[in-house]
Amino acid sequence: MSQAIAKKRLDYQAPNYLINEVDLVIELDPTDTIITSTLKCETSPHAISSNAGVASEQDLILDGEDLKLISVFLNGSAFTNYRIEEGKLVIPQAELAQLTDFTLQIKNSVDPINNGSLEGLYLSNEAYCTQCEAEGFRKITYFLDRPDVLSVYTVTIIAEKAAFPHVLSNGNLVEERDLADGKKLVKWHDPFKKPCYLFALVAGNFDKLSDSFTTMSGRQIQLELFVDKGKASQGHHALASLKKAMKWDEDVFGLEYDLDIYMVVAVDFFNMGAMENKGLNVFNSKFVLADSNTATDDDFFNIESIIGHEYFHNWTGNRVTCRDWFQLSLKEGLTVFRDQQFSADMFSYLATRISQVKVMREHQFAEDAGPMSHPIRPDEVIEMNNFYTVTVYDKGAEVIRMLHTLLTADGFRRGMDLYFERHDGQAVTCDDFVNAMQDANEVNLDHFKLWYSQSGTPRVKVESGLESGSKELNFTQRTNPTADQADKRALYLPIKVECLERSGRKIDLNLNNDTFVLDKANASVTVPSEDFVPVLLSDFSAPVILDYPYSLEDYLLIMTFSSSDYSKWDASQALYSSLISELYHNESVELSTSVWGKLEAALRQACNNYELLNEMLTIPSVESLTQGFEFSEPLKLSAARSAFLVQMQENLQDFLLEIMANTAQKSYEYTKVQVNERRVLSAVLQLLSYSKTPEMAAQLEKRFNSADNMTDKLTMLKASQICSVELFEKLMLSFESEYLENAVVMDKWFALHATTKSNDILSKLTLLASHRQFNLRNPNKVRSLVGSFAFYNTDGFHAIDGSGYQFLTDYLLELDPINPQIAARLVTPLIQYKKFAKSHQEMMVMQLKRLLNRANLSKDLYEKVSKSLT
Ligand code: 0A1
Ligand code: ZN
Repeated sequence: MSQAIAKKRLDYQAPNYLINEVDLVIELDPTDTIITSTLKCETSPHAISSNAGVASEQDLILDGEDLKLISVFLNGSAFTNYRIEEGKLVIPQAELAQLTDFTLQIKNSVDPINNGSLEGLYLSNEAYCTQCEAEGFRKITYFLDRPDVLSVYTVTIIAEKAAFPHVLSNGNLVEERDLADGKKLVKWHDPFKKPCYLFALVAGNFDKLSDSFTTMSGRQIQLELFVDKGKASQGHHALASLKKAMKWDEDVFGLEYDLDIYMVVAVDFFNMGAMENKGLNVFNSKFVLADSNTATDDDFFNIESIIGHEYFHNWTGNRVTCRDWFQLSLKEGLTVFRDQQFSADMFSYLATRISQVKVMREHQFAEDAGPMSHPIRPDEVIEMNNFYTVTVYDKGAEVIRMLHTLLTADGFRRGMDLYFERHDGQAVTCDDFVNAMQDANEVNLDHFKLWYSQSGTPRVKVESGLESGSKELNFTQRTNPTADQADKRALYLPIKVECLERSGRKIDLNLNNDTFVLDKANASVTVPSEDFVPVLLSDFSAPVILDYPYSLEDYLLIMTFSSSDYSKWDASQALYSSLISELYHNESVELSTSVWGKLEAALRQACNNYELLNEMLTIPSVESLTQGFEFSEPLKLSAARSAFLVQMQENLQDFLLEIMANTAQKSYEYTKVQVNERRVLSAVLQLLSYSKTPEMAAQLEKRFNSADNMTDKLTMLKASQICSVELFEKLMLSFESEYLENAVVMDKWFALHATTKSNDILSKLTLLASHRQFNLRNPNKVRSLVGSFAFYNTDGFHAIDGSGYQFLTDYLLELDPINPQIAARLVTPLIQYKKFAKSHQEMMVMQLKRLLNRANLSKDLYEKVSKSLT
């Protein structure tokens, strides 16, 4: 791989040239779109000052990829003295030596219809669309494609009038007129300086939903949502969510929207969830389209959260952006934290927090333990697309959350205010953010900053010891070496602590906000009691693994008496994990009946709180259980989990049937009360399905046929997947015929098939890949079928003969030349082979070697695969 050169964070240099204004004229054509880019450039003051008043010593090197250059003009005259080097356009420094300001005009063409990478400009489903983050703008035209070059954009688009009624770009519409030959010209101007990654263009024939929002200072903002023809009725939830987000950001952070129009476009072909382009968000249609018949409660929740996320980026990302891509968590960690706070306020704190903690434990801890481990601010990157990770996003958000905990909501707000006061309109670093928090609160956050540079998951071991008459809780932290860093230091950890007497009474520990700060390798807290149970890390107050020798009795006590619902849930998960672990180590064990009785009693306490009950009835996934083992046998673990569920169903059957009888079907509404009822019912039906009885199958079939909403239908499909193969196949056929034309719903169908336990799963998958709704060029389809299989079908993917690994690898080899970004995301389960037993490791390594041997492997896959094999 000749081009696989790592870039290093510490090599950052400010740009030698600035581009203050960009004027783009884009003549759309499927195979030959012509872009004329006029750039008003300036030799950077930085370059002048760093060279003692002399203009830059360096050539102007404009990034470019897959472009056909047509012509270059410098200050109005044709210019030929350029070079093309590795795709980049180089204007020699000698040509610019006398100029402080100059205008460069570049004409080039691109081929949108054959652009399967979905980066740059692409044409899919008859609509043109762009994706420029991180480095996609260079696939549209030659540019200084880096986030610290900020420019004002004017964009003129020429398109066929009949085929493209809607032609959009950032900012405000300034001109629209007809041209000859059935074409039209549309011109947009964005008055805010922005980095090129926030540029967007969309042209298509959509249905449009309009609304408006009046800001806190009384300005009227026009809101427009564009969806595929015929889908307007599925856009209302997204639009309502947008208005909630706009209001929330004003209320909580005092942040008001700045342009006069805010547009959101939903497209079917998109690599990620959505993109925050200035004034013109582009969304994966699965995070926009929703009605009760096609979307689940979870979909409704996710749409609100992602609409919020992209909206919040307008301040945390767009108005203040990243100096370089190593600082990605500056905008992503912060914006994820903001969207989580928004979801907690709109929907529920508990559900939002639990789902986030599951992401951390199932995915982020695994990433940190694997070959791609990196700090939330990475130090070395080969392909930037590989760093849109659970570490940068989700651990990044946990780091921001710890600041929020340590500084309190008021202190955090003071820090945010100072951050915007100092940096509005700039491209800055993570240090700049923490410095604003520090200065606004007059605290020293030097030690806290280690969270930005140290990778790995700290383990906090807690022991209780008797010390001169009273008891102590001794805390010790340790972070094991990771693939990227050998030496680790003690971090600054806020740990929530509660202590319960055996009677359940809370012991006063005299801790500020119930939080103990562990800022060295070890320290202790005195507990004025002889016999107590500590409730540790409530609310997941720090992203660490906690280790305390709890007994089953301790877990049950916490589940019953903790003052925190979060901790009750956490104890239930730990209890289930330890029972499953017992079965893993001894397959034939019958768990003691006394456990079940006590568990039932603890669960009954939660019966007046369906939100908590549904979380406590959810058993940890195999992925999350895997994290608790070294060299796990995936098939054995999956079997142990199933065995546990069978026993739980047998022992708690009456209790579960009672709950089932108490939850009546209601006509669908997306309200918190109804969502919690449906979730409890779903958990109960799935548990009862382990009975595999014909009565249960009949019950599921009846409920499937009478369901008036997608949430219940999916519950019945998932339960029947457990209960009866015949029923599952039958219901899936009926589901398919009902939703065949709905791409977003069919993704759910593909995913369900892909996660089925079946001996001939691979031939099933092969057949599904030829289904008329399947398309290798569509990331949603690939994720649903191949992604669900590799990430969530333990028995199929980890099949004893290695066939699952081979299947994934075959797919990746086919996908990589088309869409390397998606291929690299899907390789994740394979590169994390070190956590599995040796026999699995060997088969996984064999497939990784196959990938590495492929000529022309993308940078994306190369980076991950090569790291995994060292
Ligand atoms: N910034 C977007 C996510 C995003 C990142 C990269 C993309 O293409 C490579 C697309 C979207 C967000 O955080 O929502
Ligand atoms: Zn984001």
